[in-house]
Amino acid sequence: MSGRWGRGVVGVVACGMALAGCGGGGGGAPRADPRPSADPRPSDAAPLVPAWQGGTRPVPRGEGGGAPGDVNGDGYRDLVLRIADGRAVVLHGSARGLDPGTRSPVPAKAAGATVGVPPGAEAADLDADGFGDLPVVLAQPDGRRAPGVVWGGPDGLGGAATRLPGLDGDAVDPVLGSGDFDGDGRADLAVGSDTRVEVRFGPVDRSSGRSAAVRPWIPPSASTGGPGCCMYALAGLSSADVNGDGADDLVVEPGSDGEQTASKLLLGTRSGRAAFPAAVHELPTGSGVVAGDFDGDGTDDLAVSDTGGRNGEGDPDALDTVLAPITLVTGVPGSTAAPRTRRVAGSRGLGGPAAADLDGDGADDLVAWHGADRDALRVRDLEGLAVLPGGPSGPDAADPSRIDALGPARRAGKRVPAHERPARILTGGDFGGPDQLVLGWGPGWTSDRWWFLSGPAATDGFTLSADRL
Ligand SMILES: [Ca+2]
Ligand SMILES: [Ca+2]
Ligand SMILES: [Ca+2]
Ligand SMILES: [Ca+2]
Repeated sequence: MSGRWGRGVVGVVACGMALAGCGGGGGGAPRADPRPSADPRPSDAAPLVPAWQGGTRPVPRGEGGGAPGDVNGDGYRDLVLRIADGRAVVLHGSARGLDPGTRSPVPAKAAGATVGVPPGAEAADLDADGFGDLPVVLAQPDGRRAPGVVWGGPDGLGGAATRLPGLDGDAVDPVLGSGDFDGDGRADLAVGSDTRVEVRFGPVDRSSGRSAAVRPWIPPSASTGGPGCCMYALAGLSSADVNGDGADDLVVEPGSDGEQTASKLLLGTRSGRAAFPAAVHELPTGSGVVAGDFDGDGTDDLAVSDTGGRNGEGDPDALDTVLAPITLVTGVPGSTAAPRTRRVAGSRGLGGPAAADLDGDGADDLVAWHGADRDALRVRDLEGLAVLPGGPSGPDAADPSRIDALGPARRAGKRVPAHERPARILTGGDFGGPDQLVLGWGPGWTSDRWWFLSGPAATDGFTLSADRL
């Protein structure tokens, strides 16, 4: 409800990166309360043509409201859905929420390069023309990879794109994020490599790709050459205004070789761009970091969870570890002081969350994985998803409701193991109607079927499947 820049799931890729020990675990409470969720009720807007060929209805022409995530400027946040083979499509929001019949493909080629859409990508109005623009990775014919932008407009994302100045180390994909880090009402871009983060203050010039001003930040491990330096690319950049001062704060999630990591929180400031960051704080350890207003006080909070990733190299027993409880992080209003942290009671064994106000009470609810065994964390224990309702004291793990969203029992003639069937959490939030939760399932780390769920126990909504596309 309060997230001015939406609330993508920050940390889920960390699980994908972890070659061993990836998955949820624990979670006795959901098992004790096996309320099944009904099949989502189908929408009357089922897609009739492949997602990447566009929708069944024209994209509504917007007038340019500049709302976060809104590429066609009609005032409704839109969802960027990654499909497979590098393809992606924009599913447009509406007064009823995400509309599967109204969508536009993200161009596969632009600015002489192949367009890559990062996980969790969300549009932001980077040139301040009122239409959201999509930060992307542009793979050059010579193999170099540069940050870029595909520009939004009244009809959605067009083919126009601009290559942005690169960072050092252009062999790996730059990590991208956005927010309003100086609180001037205009979107800013965050670009990172493994050794450097830059906040590029908007607007971005469409022809040159240059920003109005740039503030670099060097991760401590990179400046000292210390542990963790320079071996693993940055895992993610996201934003939320956790101290409610009107300037978004930047969450920098370090890469790892499978372990859980502690992200850095760079506080934004309205005291001038040169003063960014106003302060830097370390968040609790946990590779799942998601923003939402879980206590309903009108200010963004962060939920930090253990995504289950472990580096089990040479020590398989290391994978049988306890999944840490979820920590709620709340900023000190109007202050640059370190945020407060509080363990969410009863959340041991729950991990990998997303946020959406499914029951519409003004406090975001937390959606997490749960497993069959609350003490040991093993991939094979992963069972499914649960909703922890938000409230004045934050997410409540005492009585979570389960979401039964499972992939197929068989695929390509082979049985799919039970622990590989639960859907993955992609994102959640406000797309114009009741808040929605977006789940995906597919081989590897892309999805070919999706759930778009709403309602207190996530029982309403629709599904999309690539099988029928
Ligand atoms: Ca829109
Ligand atoms: Ca724009
Ligand atoms: Ca702030
Ligand atoms: Ca809050």
